[in-house]
Amino acid sequence: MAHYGVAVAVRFADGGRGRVRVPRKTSVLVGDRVVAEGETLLRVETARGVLRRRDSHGRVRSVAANLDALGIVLAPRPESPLGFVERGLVAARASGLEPLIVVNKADLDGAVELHETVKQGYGGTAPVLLVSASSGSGLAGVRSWLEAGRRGVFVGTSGVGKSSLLNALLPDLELAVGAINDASGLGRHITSTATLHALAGGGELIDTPGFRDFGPVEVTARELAAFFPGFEESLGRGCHFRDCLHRQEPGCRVLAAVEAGEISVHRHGGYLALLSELEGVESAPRRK
Ligand SMILES: Nc1nc2c(ncn2[C@@H]2O[C@H](COP(=O)(O)OP(=O)(O)OP(=O)(O)O)[C@@H](O)[C@H]2O)c(=O)[nH]1
Ligand SMILES: [Mg+2]
Ligand SMILES: [Zn+2]
Repeated sequence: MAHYGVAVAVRFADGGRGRVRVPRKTSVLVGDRVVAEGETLLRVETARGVLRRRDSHGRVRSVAANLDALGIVLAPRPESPLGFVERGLVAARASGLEPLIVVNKADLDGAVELHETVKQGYGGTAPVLLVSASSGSGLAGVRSWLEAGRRGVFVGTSGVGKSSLLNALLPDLELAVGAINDASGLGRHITSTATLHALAGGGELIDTPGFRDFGPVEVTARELAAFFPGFEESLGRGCHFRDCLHRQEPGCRVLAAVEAGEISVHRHGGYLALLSELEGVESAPRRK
């Protein structure tokens, strides 16, 4: 349910709760299935649906395990970095997770416009909800995304309201939520540990500490286009070169779509930036 340095909070098969001690640096993640005897951890079982990201130092960070769905949370304030949604969608597709985009703080100015923009841009790839943790509006959409017992995780930059949304979905929950810094307009990193919660109507949702760096891990530069939102149709037409990277190759269908205005220059630019980033990682000396 959560990993606190030297201990993990667990839910037993019979629904009971407990704590199990783990040696420092044990790689156990929220969502993992573990086998324990008394307070001793014996084994961490192999996980599926693991969400990982690369931080700004190039280090791989695991977020959560045994996931079915990835919820990308945004708000009109604080604004998320450019490309955060694209990176989230690439990560979801690469890990086989069902994506959902959640525009929170529907009660604030600019939320309706943000929802419209995101829907225009990414509505073809993932459902886009407009919700408010404050008023509770739109939360039914989040519940139905987790129906049939699915397990989802919320990711987003600090302050967009991930913990607030969990609190609104689970009346008994009292996760700490934090104010936004007036000067910087950024969140204050209130949540420090990812925690898993069961919803009354079925399904589970994991709250995570906010992060901005969302470098893809499960994707190579060559695979990127196949996961990138908005390229589906052009790729279906088939570029001249099979190993086309859609950068400047002749006979490229993606570039033709950019020319024709079917893919925005901005979207293509986002792809090129991510492509260079992945090439940089691949050419860098291996690091753990
Ligand atoms: N107006 C408004 N404010 C909200 C809403 N949801 C959250 N907030 C506020 O946004 C601030 C940040 O909320 P948190 O839930 O702590 O954000 P978080 O995404 O969990 O942040 P980290 O834990 O730091 O990653 C708090 O002051 C909340 O009260 C909403 O729907 N409307
Ligand atoms: Mg939080
Ligand atoms: Zn191409």
